[in-house]
Amino acid sequence: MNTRRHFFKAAGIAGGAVAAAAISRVAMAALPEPVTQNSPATMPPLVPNTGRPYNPVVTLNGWTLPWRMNQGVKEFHLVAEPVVREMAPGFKAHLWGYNGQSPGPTIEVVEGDRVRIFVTNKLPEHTSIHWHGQRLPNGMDGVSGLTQPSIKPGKTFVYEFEARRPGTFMYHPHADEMTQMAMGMMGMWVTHPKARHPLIDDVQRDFCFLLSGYDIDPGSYTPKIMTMLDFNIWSWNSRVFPGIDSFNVRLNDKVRFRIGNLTMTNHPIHLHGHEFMVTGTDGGPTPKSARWLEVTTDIAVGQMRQLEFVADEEGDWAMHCHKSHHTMSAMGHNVPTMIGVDHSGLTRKITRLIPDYMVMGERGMADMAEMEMPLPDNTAPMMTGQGPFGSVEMGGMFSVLKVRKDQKPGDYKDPGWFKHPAGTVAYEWTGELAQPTRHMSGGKHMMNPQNMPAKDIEVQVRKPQGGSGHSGH
Ligand SMILES: [Cu+2]
Repeated sequence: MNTRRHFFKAAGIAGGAVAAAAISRVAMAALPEPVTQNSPATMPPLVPNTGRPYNPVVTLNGWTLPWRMNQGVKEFHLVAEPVVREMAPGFKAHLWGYNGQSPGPTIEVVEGDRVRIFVTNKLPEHTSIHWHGQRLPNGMDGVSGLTQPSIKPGKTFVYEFEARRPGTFMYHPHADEMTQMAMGMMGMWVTHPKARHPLIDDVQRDFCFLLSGYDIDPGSYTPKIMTMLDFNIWSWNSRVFPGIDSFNVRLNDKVRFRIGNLTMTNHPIHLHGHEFMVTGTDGGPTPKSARWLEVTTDIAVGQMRQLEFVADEEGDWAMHCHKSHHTMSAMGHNVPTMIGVDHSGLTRKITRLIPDYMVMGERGMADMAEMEMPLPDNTAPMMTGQGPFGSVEMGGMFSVLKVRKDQKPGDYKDPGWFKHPAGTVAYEWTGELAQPTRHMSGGKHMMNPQNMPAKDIEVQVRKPQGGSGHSGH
């Protein structure tokens, strides 16, 4: 515990943390004191009060690392260390990260800044940091064994280079990568343009986050690092819905999302109610002639996509990965599809032997969200997010863009649920239902079918009766 840590923490909560305090000459000759964050909440933007001005980003459920200016050089201190990350209320993971959190803090600098980063290794094994996407001297690229010796436990290394091009970058270890990235070691880096840039627009809200995947068994705390593809926790900045904060913006704000993917699969990120343009990648700003409107963009492994749009539709708009398994969590994969299977007789028999026996998935998986299913302690919430109309039935990579007329400029606080104007919400039809018209014609075939079965096979479709009856339980 140190007083500086508390100073930054307090400043952060007050709104707009302060970058660096006055420090004596003696202190300047020493390492910058590392700043640690204890909270997984989204911190307000860190408004620069030293160095050149810029429009700061907001890191989703994260924060920006304060720096100190030392004779014109921006100095940061990253500490690689084991951390406990609350991924959602009731679910904590034992990860590795930087300065108290996984992901590590966002580093924000200005194009042309001279940057010096001290990296202290408090992990049980060696590490290094690769500055993904940056132009820099080869020896600063952070590939252990290739461009530098690894940073042994207890040692501190110094990286120094000029932030040469504006854009969104990432940082992660390039030493025992499989383990260290599976454990959550990653962070974002934003280099703001030094002047007006023809391809970089001013925005009112600038959010950034990383896509990260973990394999954590229900009831356990530590990711399984040998997993190659079959991850079960899909997170944004090491948080899972309903633990992910909403994106709160003012009506007609220009909004930017900077999203980096350090999972082991691609994620089609989908925004409701608006169209966006991809205005940049980790290669830099995209030429205007190469931009087009989208509502979903795929972000491949090791890529960053920068999305921009004007938030001109009021409401609570879902934003999520479109792979439906990535909006669930802690899911066993070996569950057979039970939709349409009538368990009623079987269940009665089993219940005589096992009183708590429960059938899953007979009518789909929505039951899971409604049932108060007993889960092991420390399990990621699965499909449990509650909205104003009931369960949202989402977990993992899901959040909400909240667009409000009365959200004040620069105010990031959650405005609560949208109050829909009368007559603008989908409603139940209570009138007569006509019988469906059935088209009995077999249609015309382009080609004559061959090897037809000897007689017609009848497929039975089971349809639920009435509204609420669920006979199986
Ligand atoms: Cu996904």
